[in-house]
Amino acid sequence: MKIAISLAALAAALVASPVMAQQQANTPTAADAEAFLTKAEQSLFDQSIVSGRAAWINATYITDDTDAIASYFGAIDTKQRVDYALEAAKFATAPGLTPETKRRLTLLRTALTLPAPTTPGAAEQLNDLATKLQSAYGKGKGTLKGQPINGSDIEEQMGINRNPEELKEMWVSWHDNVGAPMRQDYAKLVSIANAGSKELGFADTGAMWRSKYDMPADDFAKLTDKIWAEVKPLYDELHCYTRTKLNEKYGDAVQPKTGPIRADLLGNMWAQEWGNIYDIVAPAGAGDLGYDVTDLLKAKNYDPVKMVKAGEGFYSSLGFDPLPATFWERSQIVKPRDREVVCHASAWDIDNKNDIRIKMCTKVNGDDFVTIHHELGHNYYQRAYQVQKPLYLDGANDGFHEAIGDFIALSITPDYLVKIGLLDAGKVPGADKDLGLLLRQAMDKVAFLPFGLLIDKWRWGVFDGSIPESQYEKGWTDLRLKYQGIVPPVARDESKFDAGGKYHIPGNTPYTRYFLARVLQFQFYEAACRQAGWKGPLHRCSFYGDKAVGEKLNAMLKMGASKPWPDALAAFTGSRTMSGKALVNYFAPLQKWLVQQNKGKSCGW
Ligand code: X8Z
Ligand code: ZN
Repeated sequence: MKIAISLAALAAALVASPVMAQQQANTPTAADAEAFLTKAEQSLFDQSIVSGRAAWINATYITDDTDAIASYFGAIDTKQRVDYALEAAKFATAPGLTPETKRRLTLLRTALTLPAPTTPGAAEQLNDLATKLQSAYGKGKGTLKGQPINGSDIEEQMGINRNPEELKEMWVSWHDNVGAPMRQDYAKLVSIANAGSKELGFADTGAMWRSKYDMPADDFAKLTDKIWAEVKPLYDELHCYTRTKLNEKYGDAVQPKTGPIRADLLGNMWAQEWGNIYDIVAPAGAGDLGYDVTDLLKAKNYDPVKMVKAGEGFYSSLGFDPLPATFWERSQIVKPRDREVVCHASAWDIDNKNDIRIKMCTKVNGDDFVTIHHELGHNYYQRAYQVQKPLYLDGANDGFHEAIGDFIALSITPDYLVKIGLLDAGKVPGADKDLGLLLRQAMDKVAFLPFGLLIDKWRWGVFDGSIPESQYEKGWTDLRLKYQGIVPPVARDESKFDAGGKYHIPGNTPYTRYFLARVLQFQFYEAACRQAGWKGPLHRCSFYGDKAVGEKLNAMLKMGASKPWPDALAAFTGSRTMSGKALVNYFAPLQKWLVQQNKGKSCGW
């Protein structure tokens, strides 16, 4: 036996020896990996500047030509990133890699959102599809009273219109006109991206997306479910209470007392945030807050630029440098009247240095006031981490990136509005309005949670095949019912594609980031208010003007993606876990009150 083994081993060694010697010569060293990373980082950095400019021009002036140009540079970008990702995998096993080098190799391997396979023409086809889908969304129109209405106007109307027939018309026309025609292109895009993900060693594109959180992909999916379980009881109470109020307002024929809520009645095209129907759900007595941010902005003659200046003012009060002059010259703050653009708000960092911009079609209202703070949060994060190596020019994870501006906006309290001259000092709502204030906030923050989770539940299912193309619509509607407890205002079938009516599907932006951000922002806020020494009810805390909070925040921001996210979280909050507890804590008095209001009702759907 022994001899047999050693002879076999000897034979194998004899056969293998020339190959092995050669392998040894080819085995990459840690120094090779370093050299490769430096080269790859620099060329990706350079390439991203030109493709970023092309993408900017396309998003702010949609034509066939800008589509072609954006797609052309996008394809170059994709191919280069795929090549580097494949190469990075070869260095992963080099002996003696430092944790830092390993981290950069992993970042390079997982950086793409939509990888293409190396098959000739695949990257071009993928980018053509992605550009076409995003531009179709940008140009999308619905109807109101039979007249065409563009995306940003219909979004606004869904917030203020209270006529159920008109709400239904807008909802149906938007989803029919914008979503449905995308269906086949989307399916093609999914199959190309999946082929690309497989070449990179992932089971599918969803698995690749889940692998970006400094933990095994399966553990990440479990973490999101765990967070959902923490916040779901609060959502269930809010759903139950809101349904009762909608039933009182519209009657059984429009909104029955039991079962799911009709999706178009919630003040938002996607039923993702419900704050716009606060007037319908406001509790007797505590309900009239005495002010409404939209009204205040209008009363004080704010225009979109002045709203952005106010946002900048908050960050300046924390000690951040003012925005550069180019921000004001190059941003798109209002919708250009004579051309098609992608109105969905975004923040850009064109040169990875100081060329930061936002792109919005700002309306003078409370929603966009929050969105401005949100987008600026991206810009200040980008500027803080510009000191890092190119592969670290990113958030600690994508949820952090989405949480910064929202966390700042949680500080838009009545007292803060007085400080910046929007609210008269005598109009600050007293403690008897605390429940109203919390409910107003919950309608946006809590209502969003299941939506934030289900978008990628759908996409993960689409990518792994558990939601086949033949069931795109059913898969979507089922998840909307299961998690949000909502139904479309009319029956849908597989000729539709309602997922395509939400920007991030044609825009191919992963969405779990917003779910994470929704809980993270409360973790950040709780920590900042603790740092500021705040003693009152949490929701009344504003850390406006607190330079010490600003300094600590900057310390986290400037880490970028250089360290695993728990390190970044610990740097600001002291905690190493993402959790829904801070959010639940913030809303605890409201949850108690909702439970009382819902007594005797049969909640759920
Ligand atoms: O897409 C966004 C931002 C751009 S990063 C405006 N948000 C999500 C959405 O609108 O669906 C912010 C909240 C959720
Ligand atoms: Zn964002």
